Amino acid sequence: MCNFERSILKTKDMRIQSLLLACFTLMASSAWAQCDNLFFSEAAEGSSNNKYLEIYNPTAETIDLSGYAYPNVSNAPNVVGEYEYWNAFADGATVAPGEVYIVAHGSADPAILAVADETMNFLSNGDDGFMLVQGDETSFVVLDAVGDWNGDPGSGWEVAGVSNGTQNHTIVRKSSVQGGNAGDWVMSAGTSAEDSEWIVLDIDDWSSLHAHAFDGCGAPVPGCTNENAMNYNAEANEDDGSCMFDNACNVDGVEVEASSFQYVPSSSARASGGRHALGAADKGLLHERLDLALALLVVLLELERAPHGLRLHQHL
Ligand SMILES: [Ca+2]
Ligand SMILES: [Ca+2]
Ligand SMILES: [Ca+2]
Repeated sequence: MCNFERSILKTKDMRIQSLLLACFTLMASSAWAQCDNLFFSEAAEGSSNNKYLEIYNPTAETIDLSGYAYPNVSNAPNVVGEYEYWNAFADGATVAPGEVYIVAHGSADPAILAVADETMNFLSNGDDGFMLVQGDETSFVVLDAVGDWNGDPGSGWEVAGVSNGTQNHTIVRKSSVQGGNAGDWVMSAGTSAEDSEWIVLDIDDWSSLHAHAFDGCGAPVPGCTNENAMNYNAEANEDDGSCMFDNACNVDGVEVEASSFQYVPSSSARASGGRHALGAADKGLLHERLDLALALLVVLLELERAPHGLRLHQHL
């Protein structure tokens, strides 16, 4: 084999290695973006003091709850958007992978207390927003919310189109949900059974307590993943080609500002100014790049195997 051939093959090997690395990096980042932290799997506000919050660990690691808390407001917040009571978890509390952690009212039904991991007697009576956060009292990231800290909703918040869904009901997270709502309770509660992240059960229905039906990390949620589309679906993580755009000139619906020979896709502009560095449009781009990388990889592997490719080397 001449040096020229070796250098071609070596270059090809390096390209395959780089592509494989890129593929795995993209796949890993896509999967973990959805399923990397705790979220509320259930919340009950029933008769008497039959109240609880259930938290699910979708990750592959045991999570130490000392770095988390579930602060709340009581009725209308003193300061809009800020918690009033910082509720730390019990000392030494942990949640194993695929397990739930239950905070129940200390005077709840014995059936609830039998599976409770800790008690707390100031749980919501329907209109008190609780959030699951990571961090400490002065600096934290909101992972999830049942209710919000924006104002007293009256008796309770509407969930999945059910008025007062957070009062005298049990709400259970759909098995397809892979992460918390990051405080976006309005999106999470939705307006119908279809668009809500929650299933609303009757008062004192504890049939889902102490377990969580979960489709699994990385389970595909098909839908339109392009943030610029008219039918963008924030919950979707796998584009099903259904995106529709009102801008017929551009299939991605990306508005391009042409000035000074630079362009700013609107999705990037939003991402840099918003709270989430990785928006759904960026995830869509990641998937597109992953598809492209996989296609290139297949072509390279075919070239490597094809008889005419070998003949090419022999002639060189
Ligand atoms: Ca009640
Ligand atoms: Ca209240
Ligand atoms: Ca449950």
